[in-house]
Amino acid sequence: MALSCGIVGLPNVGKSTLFNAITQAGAESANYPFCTIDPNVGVVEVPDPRLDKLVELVTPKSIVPTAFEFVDIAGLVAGASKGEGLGNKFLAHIREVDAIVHVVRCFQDENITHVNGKIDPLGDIQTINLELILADIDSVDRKIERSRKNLKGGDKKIAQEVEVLERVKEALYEDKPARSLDLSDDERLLIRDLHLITMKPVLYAANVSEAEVADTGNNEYVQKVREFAAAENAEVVQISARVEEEIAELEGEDKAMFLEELGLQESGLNRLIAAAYKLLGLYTYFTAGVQEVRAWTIRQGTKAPQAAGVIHTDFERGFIRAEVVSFDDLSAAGSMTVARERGQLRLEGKEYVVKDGDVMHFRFNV
Ligand SMILES: Nc1nc2c(ncn2[C@@H]2O[C@H](COP(=O)(O)OP(=O)(O)O)[C@@H](O)[C@H]2O)c(=O)[nH]1
Ligand SMILES: [Mg+2]
Repeated sequence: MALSCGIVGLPNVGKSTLFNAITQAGAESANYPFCTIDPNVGVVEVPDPRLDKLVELVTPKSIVPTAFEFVDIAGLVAGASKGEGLGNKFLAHIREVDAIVHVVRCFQDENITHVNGKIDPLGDIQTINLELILADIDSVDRKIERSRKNLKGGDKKIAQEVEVLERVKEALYEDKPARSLDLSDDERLLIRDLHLITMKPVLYAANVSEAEVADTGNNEYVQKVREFAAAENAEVVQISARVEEEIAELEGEDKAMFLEELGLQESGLNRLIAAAYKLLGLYTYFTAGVQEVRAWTIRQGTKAPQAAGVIHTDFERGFIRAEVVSFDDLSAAGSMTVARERGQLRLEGKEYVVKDGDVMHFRFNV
């Protein structure tokens, strides 16, 4: 199953433009059979210079970067939690994603109407955040009511759950997202089934005009978004969705030249992908054979058998052990043979927690 980011924001802020850029630049879906086939879902490959280095070392027949999904979530307007716009339809989509990219309009363009008549990034953010909070209040209230009925059985776990929900409810009523609460892992687990929207990590994409693609720090709207995000411990990526659409149509040298003209090191899309990957708390490990060099995504803290399971369930079921070398060691050694001679190739068992950049070979038996 692919991890996913939902793109939210008020109407006319540039969500679909950004999403089009994503699908344009999009991945060859044949490589990613686990990804959803849906017009609102775009698969992106995660750029990783380490993959290029491994390709240099191994010269494989094929190269497969790791990927995740972006989902264009339409229909979020003021009053959506009460059925305005697409109303509750968007809620169903947004509950399923792992993280949220919140697009904020920071560009001036008289030809493009702003739903509230003026460019006001903080007002926009608050409008959207309020809808999300209201949607969560609704879920929490209903869950508390249901759980209270079951409380009579004297179930300790339900009592704990209600206690956590009451705390979440209090925060939401103070206009604070559920993620702002300092919940323990156990407490999070108790309410995980609710899929609270405001529990998901958020990244702000400040959509600026074509003239401001390179972040000079001069856009006052972006500055405001940055201040707001800093207080929330959230990241901001400055991007021009229009320009990203143009970049996504280009390849190779044309693309490099266009980026240089714009004064950019890399596309905004790549910066967004990197930021989203980090936001999701993800690690990459590699498999590197002559047939294929490939990057795989895991969550931080994943143990070797579960990491193997990302490749195939048989790998997890029949896991025996893993041969592991860190990317840095392999890269410095220049080949697997030298890394082995240097004693840098380790054998790891079921309890091994996979690190970012591990190059792995699994032994399994089914
Ligand atoms: N000038 C300018 N227009 C943009 C930019 N991004 C989006 N737009 C335009 O704003 C309008 C609404 O964009 P769209 O992506 O459909 O917004 P959505 O409602 O959030 O999906 C379209 O006409 C876009 O071309 C941008 O960076 N600069
Ligand atoms: Mg749209």
